[in-house]
Amino acid sequence: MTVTEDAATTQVPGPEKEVGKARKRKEDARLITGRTTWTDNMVLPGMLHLSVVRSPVAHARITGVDVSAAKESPGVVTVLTGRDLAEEQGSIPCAWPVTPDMKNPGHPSIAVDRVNHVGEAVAVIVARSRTAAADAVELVDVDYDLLPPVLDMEEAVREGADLVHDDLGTNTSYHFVFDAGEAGTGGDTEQAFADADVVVSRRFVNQRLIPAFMEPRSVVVQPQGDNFTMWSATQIPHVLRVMLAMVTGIPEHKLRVVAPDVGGGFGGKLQVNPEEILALLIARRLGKPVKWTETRSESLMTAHHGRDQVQFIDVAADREGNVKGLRVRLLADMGAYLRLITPGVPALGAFMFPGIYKFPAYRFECDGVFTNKVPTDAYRGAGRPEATFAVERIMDELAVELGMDPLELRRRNWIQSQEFPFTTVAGLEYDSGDYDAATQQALDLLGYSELREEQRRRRESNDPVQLGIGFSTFTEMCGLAPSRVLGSLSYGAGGWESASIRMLPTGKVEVVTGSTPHGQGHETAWSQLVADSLGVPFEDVEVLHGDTAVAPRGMDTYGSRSLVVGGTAVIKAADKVVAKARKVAAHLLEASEDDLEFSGGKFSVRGTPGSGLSIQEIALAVFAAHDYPEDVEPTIDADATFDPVNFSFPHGTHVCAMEVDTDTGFVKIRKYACVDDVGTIVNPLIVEGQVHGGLAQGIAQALYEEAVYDADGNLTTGTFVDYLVPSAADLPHFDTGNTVHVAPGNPIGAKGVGEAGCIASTPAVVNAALDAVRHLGVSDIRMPLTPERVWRAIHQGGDGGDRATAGSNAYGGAQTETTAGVSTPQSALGGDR
Ligand code: MCN
Repeated sequence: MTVTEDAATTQVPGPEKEVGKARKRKEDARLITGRTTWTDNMVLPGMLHLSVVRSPVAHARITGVDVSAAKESPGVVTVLTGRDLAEEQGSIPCAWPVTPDMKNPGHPSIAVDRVNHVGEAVAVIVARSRTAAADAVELVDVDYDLLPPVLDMEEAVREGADLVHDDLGTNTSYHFVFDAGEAGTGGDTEQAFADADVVVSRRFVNQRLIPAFMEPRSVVVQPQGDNFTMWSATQIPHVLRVMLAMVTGIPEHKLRVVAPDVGGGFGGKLQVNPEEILALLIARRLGKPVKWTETRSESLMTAHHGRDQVQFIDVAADREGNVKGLRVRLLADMGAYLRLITPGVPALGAFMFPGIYKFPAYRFECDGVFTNKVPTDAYRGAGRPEATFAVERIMDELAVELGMDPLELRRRNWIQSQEFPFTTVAGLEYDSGDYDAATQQALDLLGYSELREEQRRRRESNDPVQLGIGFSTFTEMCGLAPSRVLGSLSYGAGGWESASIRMLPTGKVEVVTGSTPHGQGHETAWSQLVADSLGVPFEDVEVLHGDTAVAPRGMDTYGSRSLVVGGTAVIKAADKVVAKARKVAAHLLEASEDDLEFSGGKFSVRGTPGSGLSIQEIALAVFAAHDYPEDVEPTIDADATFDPVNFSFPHGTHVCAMEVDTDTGFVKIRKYACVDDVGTIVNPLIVEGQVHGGLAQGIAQALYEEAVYDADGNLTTGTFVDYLVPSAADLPHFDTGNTVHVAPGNPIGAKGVGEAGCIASTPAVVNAALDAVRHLGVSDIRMPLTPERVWRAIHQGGDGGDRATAGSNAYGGAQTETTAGVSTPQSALGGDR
């Protein structure tokens, strides 16, 4: 067969793209089988074990700590108290001072003279075995002079309230305000409310949750002279290293932090833990390796919690359903101390309350409030689920007040596809999207018309099992990055990410990334990116991460930032590799660089695609370095750092159909459909997995999970028997889909997906339950929607909470606002705190 030159060029199949392929995750075999190094698997010669003595009371002065019996216990090497470490332990850091006058009490790793929450460390046992350390905990005798615990935020901010930290003189850490009128991004909010036909006001409780990661926290420290290596089940080895150096004074270059494979975090391992500081200080003091691994109940009791806001939200509109203004006032529970980004979580949410709607006026105020509970901090979504919940709930309430279909109200107010990029009233520039398209696809996936019809039939026949349909048409800001923007929000660090690509002589490729996956599948996705960029086989790429000695520059993984920021750094490094390789290829092929084509991993002179040099051959050539251009270094390796100019804004429509048994209060998700737009999808399998995981956690907030404290400040949900993390069997099948609107802010065109399902799903589920029983006079149900709460809301009124607290809110304003004859239902005033 003869092939003409033309035919040959046109018929050569292009390289098959890796991006978009549903590759199974290359890291899963070792993660699922456990054939890897989890921190707690590590055993070092002579290693000592730490066990922490914890306060059984929420608020007290420590009047004495007797460690003599514990010191005598078999296997115990020493016992240290807060006083023993007072000179060196410093204060656990908070990196987000949201206001210049924010009050931040010192936070020693071991309490010195006061305890402020149950579970706070009061002493640490160092022993030769884990069991010896645990046994000795029981022998430490601490005298406490009890103080009244402060547990209720609304009480805590009243005049004359008991104080968590009496030296601060207040329980309010900070008052953060964003006013669109003052910022120049919107009109006068008070005027908008004064002029509105309709005002709807609600008080929502976004309950406290516990990020229940699969692998408990664990840390091992090995001293080598004045150098230290720490292995920790952390999301943030790079940030941790900087913080540990600052807190302990150990020079940063003497400290290596390794996050080996880490079994989940969900924000709960975005932290500098007291036990990490203690392990380092004790290893330094004793010159011996030490290990601490928490028990599951220690984890639930002392790892930071998430959410915990009381939200007062008012929306103003005209009678046609055009929104005119939004006003939000939050009480955000900080817990007893400010941890790494505790104060910033609600402040981040400040920018998301307007959701996808074109509010012309907006004002946000938040008080960060101290209580005698475990500190809160980032938990999947961090501020954005809380905001999305409030706005998606109140849009439904406004629809009810106006007698409008909730989707019709949303459509009337949301940003239209042709209006992107769109600057919101909160000052964010949303990048791209089409809310109509996602919504239509989600309705089709759900089988909306049939379910509405069934809902009508059940209502007419007075069926004890009623059906409801709830929406969440959400967006979120993620790809936490633009360093300048983070700086303007007083965040203590930047948001760039870094990558290096090393071309090995045998043609294999090492990618070093500053992101630190702990379940997100970066090894697979980054391999796909590099395979496309360099034209090398997917299998030839190895991704290295999570060790400050291997990947010295990084900002780590949280805020659904890794693909759009870290993945982009990888692409940029790959582009540099290709550019360097091009120079060598031109030299070796004796051609001009401009005449070279690069396709499928091969440089060839234009018009002669059959011959040329692969990038892997060039890697070998520069390793040998016998023949390379005069003006270049003999390497094609490259580094890149990427700092985007904007966040990315995934969006989507989530629709939940819910059955509510009005006799028992039992709720059951009948169908759940969601269409997410995360821009270009690198790996559809990973994206679907991320959405599923997020949905599980968002649905869990709506239906199952709540961290509950008793009147003395004891966590009564301290085990998985009491704290209801749903299993796969408790969750429905998810019908998922995607629309794709490429993100303009990064060359991949991607938006983050790691938190989307969690942010979107909670209000869809609650709205669905309310839609099922609203005709019975129910207008709110407190999360989680336990059968008891649902039953109470139906049969006893209120929101199903344990007590109804009508009256003034914490800001002294009336709970119920009435404008032009439209009033808010009293049932929204309930709550059990
Ligand atoms: N991805 C993709 N295409 C897109 C977007 C993302 O293929 N358009 C892929 C990425 O390549 C990556 C994964 O999806 O493999 C998640 O990417 P991204 O949205 O960038 O999120 P991060 O990798 O930064 O992960 C952080 C995010 C957060 S904030 C929490 S909390 C969370 C989450 O990821 N915690 C998790 N997902 C988790 N998944 C597991 N298993 N465990 C956790 O602790």
